[in-house]
Amino acid sequence: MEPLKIVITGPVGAGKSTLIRTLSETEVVDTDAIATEAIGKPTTTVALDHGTLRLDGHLLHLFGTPGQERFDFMWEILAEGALGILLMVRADRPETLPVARNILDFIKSRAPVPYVVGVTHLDQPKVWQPEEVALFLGTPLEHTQGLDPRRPEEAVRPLVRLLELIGTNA
Ligand SMILES: Nc1nc2c(ncn2[C@@H]2O[C@H](COP(=O)(O)OP(=O)(O)O)[C@@H](O)[C@H]2O)c(=O)[nH]1
Ligand SMILES: [Mg+2]
Repeated sequence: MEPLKIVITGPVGAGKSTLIRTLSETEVVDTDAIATEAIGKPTTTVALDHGTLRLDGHLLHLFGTPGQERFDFMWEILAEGALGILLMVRADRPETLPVARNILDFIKSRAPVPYVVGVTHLDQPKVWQPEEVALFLGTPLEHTQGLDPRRPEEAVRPLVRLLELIGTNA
């Protein structure tokens, strides 16, 4: 099986590491360290998360990026050779959407490949709906999906969609 490199990106706390841990069939490599910014959790990804998943006859290598902008040099490294991007955003933290848009623009400028937007934390009070997130980011609604990355059957959905988009592009 030809491995496909997929980048999982988005602001801190969006659920990137959770999604990779939920789905990976191999032991997850993570590089969480004590967070130096007040980001609402004690540790955060500083370099990358890595996991693998077989899906529809493909072997996906999932590379999670750091969310903090001071690690943006890692976005460039991780975007190299990527075939698809999953941008994750939190529905309950609309103030992080400008960061999400910056990350998406940055990675798209390096790796102009198909992407899907995954909207998490929809179970929280006072959330933006996926439609509103899509409007803000200027992305097509059919490329935007709500998911709870803690649930395997939901976590896999944006990757299925991404594979469809990659397929039609290949
Ligand atoms: N309630 C709720 N919690 C979530 C959801 N997605 C992720 N989380 C939690 O949010 C926290 C941050 O997730 P994490 O994967 O570390 O985010 P990352 O910074 O993008 O890697 C973790 O405690 C997750 O369990 C969701 O859809 N709903
Ligand atoms: Mg993380």
